[in-house]
Amino acid sequence: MRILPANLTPQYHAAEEKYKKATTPEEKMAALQEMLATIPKHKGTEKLQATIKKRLAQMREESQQKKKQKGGYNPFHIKKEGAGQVVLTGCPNTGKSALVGTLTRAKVKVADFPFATSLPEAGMMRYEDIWIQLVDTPPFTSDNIPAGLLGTLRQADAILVVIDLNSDDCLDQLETSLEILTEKELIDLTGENPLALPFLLLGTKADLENSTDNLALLQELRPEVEIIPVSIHQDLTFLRQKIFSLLNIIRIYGKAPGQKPDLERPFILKAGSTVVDLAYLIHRDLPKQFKTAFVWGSARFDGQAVPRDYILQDKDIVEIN
Ligand SMILES: Nc1nc2c(ncn2[C@@H]2O[C@H](COP(=O)(O)OP(=O)(O)O)[C@@H](O)[C@H]2O)c(=O)[nH]1
Ligand SMILES: [Mg+2]
Repeated sequence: MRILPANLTPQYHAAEEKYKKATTPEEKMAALQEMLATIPKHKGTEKLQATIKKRLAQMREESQQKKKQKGGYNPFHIKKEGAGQVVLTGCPNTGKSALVGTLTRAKVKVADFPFATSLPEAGMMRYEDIWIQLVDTPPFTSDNIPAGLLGTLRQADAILVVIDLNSDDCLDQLETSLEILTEKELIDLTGENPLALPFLLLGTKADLENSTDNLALLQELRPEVEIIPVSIHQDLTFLRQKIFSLLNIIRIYGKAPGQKPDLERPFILKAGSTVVDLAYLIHRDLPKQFKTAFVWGSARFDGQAVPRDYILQDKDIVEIN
């Protein structure tokens, strides 16, 4: 549960919502500014204020650098594609590349020696009727984080933290990963940091001998984090599902009046989005123009007329007039 500092206002919460829904760095920076402007200034919010200021400064710095290198190429900046960007990260040899290679068709380098991956590499994972982008990255260790990796992680929509369940080092990998990612404010186990990213902790090589005992041991030592055992040699359908859920997105199918819905290419929105959010995604001017929307799926009956602030659900079909 999230422990809230006292007296956060509805305006502040709205700004935080905007941050979570933001998809571009510009939108994120605007939301951070709004969070700073609306957060009540007192002792109870000092830590949160500092966190927001720090993130805003980092993002400004990154956007400055991007402008400077205009035309230049930053291999740690992975252009977002598909319904969401999920970055895998962890210690060397834990099976990050193998997972990306198995879930996508990306040609990643899988090797039985550490540090085989030196730059991020993206691939697209199919989930039902959409594509989700997975990004393989070079590893960190307790005393080295590759330059640029934090930038890749910060712009992700979600993170998969990967440890090797078959390794004697698995506890060390778990502690190192949680420590680095928490310290860099990328993940948060306490629920206090609204800027932290959603993440899953994956324990790979579950097909190998030591994995079962190691998993039991880790869960006993760290009951507050759920470790999901996975193996590239076993069915990963449930993992695709979990990654989709992690992104907290919904698929909405558009329908023109008097026509069949377009079931081929859903619009992707954050969970909790309304009919107005959808209208804005279709066309910037549409929210001003449309009068009625009809919903098939989550509404009480098919084709029901709904208000503008109606909250859409995954797989709804929507007609906007
Ligand atoms: N048995 C087994 N081996 C795996 C699995 N995942 C990765 N490996 C092996 O572990 C080694 C390291 O994998 P790699 O993906 O290169 O690790 P990375 O450094 O984290 O990218 C390779 O030899 C892989 O074949 C798994 O689920 N089961
Ligand atoms: Mg690798």
